[in-house]
Amino acid sequence: MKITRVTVTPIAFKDAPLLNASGIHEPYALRSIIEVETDNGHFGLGESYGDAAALAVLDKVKTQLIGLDPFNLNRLRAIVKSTVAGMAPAGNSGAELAPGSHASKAVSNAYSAFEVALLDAQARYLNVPLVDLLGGAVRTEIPFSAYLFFKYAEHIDSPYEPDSWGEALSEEQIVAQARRMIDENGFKSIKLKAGALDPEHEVACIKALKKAFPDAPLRIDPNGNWSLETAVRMAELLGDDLQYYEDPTPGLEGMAELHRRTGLPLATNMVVTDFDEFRRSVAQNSVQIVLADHHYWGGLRDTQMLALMCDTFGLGVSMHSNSHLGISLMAMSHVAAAVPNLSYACDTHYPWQEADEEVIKGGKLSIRNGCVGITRAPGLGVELDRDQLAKLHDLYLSCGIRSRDDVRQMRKYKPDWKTVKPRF
Ligand code: GKR
Ligand code: MG
Repeated sequence: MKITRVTVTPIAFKDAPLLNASGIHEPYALRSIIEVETDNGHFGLGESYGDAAALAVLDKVKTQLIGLDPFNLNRLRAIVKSTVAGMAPAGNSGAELAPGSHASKAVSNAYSAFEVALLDAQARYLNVPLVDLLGGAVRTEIPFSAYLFFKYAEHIDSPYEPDSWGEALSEEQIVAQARRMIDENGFKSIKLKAGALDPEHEVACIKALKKAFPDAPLRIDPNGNWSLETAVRMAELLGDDLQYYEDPTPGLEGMAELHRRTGLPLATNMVVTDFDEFRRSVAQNSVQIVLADHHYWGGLRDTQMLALMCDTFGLGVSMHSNSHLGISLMAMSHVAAAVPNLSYACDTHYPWQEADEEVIKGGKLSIRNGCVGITRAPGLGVELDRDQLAKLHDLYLSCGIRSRDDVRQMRKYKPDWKTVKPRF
């Protein structure tokens, strides 16, 4: 089997005005949709970052894949490495929470984008679900958690009709957001994105969630925006309300000290983002749970390797997410299905995406009882809706955004907004 055609289509879709440590989401999120076709009529799909820096690498790699056997993933990695080595490194400005633009992740991001599509093509050729190529499913229902955000009712300058979620700044509004997300998807665990408002208020929202959903495991994620002292103070207020404390304070050293001082289980997608940081984290016991993300951890197989390392060193594993569509959701679900030690419900932004902005046939995938189901359909089990792909590509062309920048967006609301880490 040989690859005959590779297409990378940048797309944009509406993103809600969600608040985070950097600032606020822009009105559109960017992604890339990867398609690989083979000489024997098979195809494979992938979804990855859509920032300019990520697209530049994908575009340079794609032409070199013509003629490659989709089973030759080692050759894919070599092509990606040599391509990135020959390119000027991209800057990171404004992209702190958007790993798609981090220069240091260029190889793992691009390798992952194509690896998923090649694995999908392999699996379709073999007529098996992709998870079978990862050793088979240890579970077919993949648990995800409700991912709550503080948010404004609508974007500045009203680029389109406000979303249906409304404002969420108060305790009552956050509880209402959780209730809707749970009613619609059956989530059993709840994560609150924090680091955006006053820390005492964010903790009060966790308390309100605890009261409203006493049985749901809770997490709070300030994205490293709390100083060590603030994180210790909030830990005292939180007591044993949390399942885990996600990236409260910056740096491997800060997290290690926080764990020494509080004993709380700490999770991260910020201080352990590659195997070198993993080694340094283990050496000083910085975190107890690693949130994997195949998009920047170098694909589905390296994510399994990460999970194995977590098992070896006695760490928990869960999964991180950025704004994404269904191809990514299925890739996340297939790898999660093949990780025996997945110890927590995974994150997903998927419920935030609009129903009419999915690129796969049949529209948005269902999350039932908080889970995404893996079937015996070949590959990732999804197909492209070409009209939708064209529609979202047109949106990419017209939206004017080329790289995610939540800081720049927040300056439209607060002109003197700066990147301060930690802010509280
Ligand atoms: O989308 O605002 C966001 C999140 O803050 C995202 O950028 C984070 O990377 O979801 C992520 C997280 O868990 O830290
Ligand atoms: Mg996080």
